[in-house]
Amino acid sequence: MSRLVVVSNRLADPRKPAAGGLAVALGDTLARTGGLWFGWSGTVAPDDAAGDGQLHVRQAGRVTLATVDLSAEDFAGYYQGYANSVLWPVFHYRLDLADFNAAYVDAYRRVNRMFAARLMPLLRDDDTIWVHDYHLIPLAAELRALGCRQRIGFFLHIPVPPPLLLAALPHHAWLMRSFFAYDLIGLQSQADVAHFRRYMLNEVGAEELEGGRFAANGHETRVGAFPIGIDVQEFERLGQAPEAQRTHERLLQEYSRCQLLLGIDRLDYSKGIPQRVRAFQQLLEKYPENERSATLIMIASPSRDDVHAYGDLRQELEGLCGAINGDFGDLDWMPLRYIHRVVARRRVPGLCRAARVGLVTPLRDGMNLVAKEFVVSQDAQDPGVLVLSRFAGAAEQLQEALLVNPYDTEGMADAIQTALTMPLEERQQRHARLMQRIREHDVHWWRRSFLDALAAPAAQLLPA
Ligand code: ADQ
Repeated sequence: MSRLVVVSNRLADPRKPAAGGLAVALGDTLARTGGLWFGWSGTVAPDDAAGDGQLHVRQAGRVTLATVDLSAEDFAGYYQGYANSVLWPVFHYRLDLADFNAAYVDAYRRVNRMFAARLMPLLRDDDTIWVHDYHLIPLAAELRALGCRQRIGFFLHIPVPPPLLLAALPHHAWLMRSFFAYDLIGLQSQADVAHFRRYMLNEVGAEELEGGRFAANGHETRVGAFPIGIDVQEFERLGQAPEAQRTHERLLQEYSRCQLLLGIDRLDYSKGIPQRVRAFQQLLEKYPENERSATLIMIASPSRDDVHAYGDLRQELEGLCGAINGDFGDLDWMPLRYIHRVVARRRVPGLCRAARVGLVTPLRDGMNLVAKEFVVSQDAQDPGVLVLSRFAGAAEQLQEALLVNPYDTEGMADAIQTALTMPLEERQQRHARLMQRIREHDVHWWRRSFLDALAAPAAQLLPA
């Protein structure tokens, strides 16, 4: 069997649970199969010349972790710059937040080239390489330029915007053509595949072949939707462990007279957090019976504090939360509890189970794993209700959630009210259907279906 080589910007120790969708999913995958995980060490070398590209290799169980340092200039240009101030906003439809600084794309190319040069000597002939996410789109092209002939797959964890939005990106033609160096490209949803396809046909002039294949300039690649899942069994085990149970019981005690609403996110403008708070405010105004009985707990972990747009978001949110508590709260009831921290992963299932309503309302999201974690955490006999943005990739699979448009404040407030008052039988039915789909398409299904498609002969049809 060929060895699996995973390449991603950041690594997590596969034996330790971590916050962050990608780290969790990949840690599970590699711990199971063994292999090599390559990426940035997380270290920014103070002295450019000394630190740039230094390789560190260590063993963690069955997984070899190989990492490289970045110089301060490359960290600023590649990571904070092109990846998080250009690609992240553009791929989340936020041209207004993109910072098209010409130096960023140079750093992005330089780091991808350096990654390829450091990875190349570590590769074996029969390796299968799986590259992850927007930080590393041109990596395969750089590897091919160095003579790499192994199979290389790519999975994009974030959404693909419509072609004309992509076309606003300076250098989009270069970036998107570099996808042709991959044997297989995995996207989260059918909507993403449709956008990608239209871009390839309209902007690249690619020829569409059967089986999700595209050809241009003598190169061919395949594209398909492989919606990422969670490790359902592991999450269920976590939910039965003492820490989750204690969290659950403590919350039930503390909020014995309240129905809890819960949001858990990284503090990111794509997650629709201010929109959610406004909808909650509207709920209290339009349905005053919820005063003193509905409490929203919002846990938003710090993220990319050093990128400008994130500081603005934090300020906006603090203002909004303060205003709601000031306007609606009194001595023995605070409508909203906003926590700007990571909660330990082992407490997440207990938190989710204590909530009657899970609010997952991103403006755009590749998938959103919290939506799936919320459903799996529920007590099947008395389950809470998932209110889910139709703009999360997860909405394609989780049709029995209450789907909302996060830009429609009143519509969202109405959906929350529907969730709070939903009869038990309907909650049970919706939950059972959601569970079935989440179980069938768990993280192991995701890994298997992507790697099987990567190993299959090019002409083989992809799953619809
Ligand atoms: P993320 O944008 O990080 O991932 P998401 O899918 O929601 O988002 O995954 C977050 C993970 O981190 C979940 O396991 C969640 O429990 C945990 N988490 C988030 N906030 C937390 C907090 N405050 N405290 C503790 N834990 C927290 C990217 C894409 C997503 C895609 C994933 C996986 O943006 O669209 O679903 O990759 O492909």
